[in-house]
Amino acid sequence: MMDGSDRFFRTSEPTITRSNRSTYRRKKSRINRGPKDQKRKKEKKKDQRKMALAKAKELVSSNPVVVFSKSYCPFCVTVKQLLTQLGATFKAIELDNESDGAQIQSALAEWTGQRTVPNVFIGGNHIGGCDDTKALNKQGKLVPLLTEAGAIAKSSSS
Ligand SMILES: N[C@@H](CCC(=O)N[C@@H](CS)C(=O)NCC(=O)O)C(=O)O
Repeated sequence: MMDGSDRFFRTSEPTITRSNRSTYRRKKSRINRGPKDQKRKKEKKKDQRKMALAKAKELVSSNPVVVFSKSYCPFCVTVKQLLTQLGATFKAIELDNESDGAQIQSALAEWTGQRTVPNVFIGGNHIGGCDDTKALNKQGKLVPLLTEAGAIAKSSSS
């Protein structure tokens, strides 16, 4: 006879219905985050950053000028406008539009010590951000660097 005491004992695994399935999955994934899982995730992140660093280095070595940028960043807009005004060709990588943009940004921070964008490279050398690029221009050093790198055509008179 049912006296109500059996209400507190579960005789089998709870039934997973359509309504509680996603909650169950979420809980299960949280439970699985043991030390092994965390180590695997850390290694995956490290691998992704390694790949991103290789990609950034390849871009820098195969283009006269590279601007790692974000499409909405006003400092990036300024640098790109300055380069355009000087008649320089450059490759802009809009990190916010790249699937591995965050990894590239972290890799650049590791490589150059600079985490902010724009992150400018000329002739394979790290230049810096917007302020650094503008300062070089003010000192009259930017155009020679761009010319030497092949981003501005050498004038025939010189
Ligand atoms: N003084 C820096 C300013 C650059 C800066 O603050 N950039 C912002 C974007 S507008 C940035 O990188 N923020 C961090 C981020 O987007 O991760 C320069 O001259 O380049």
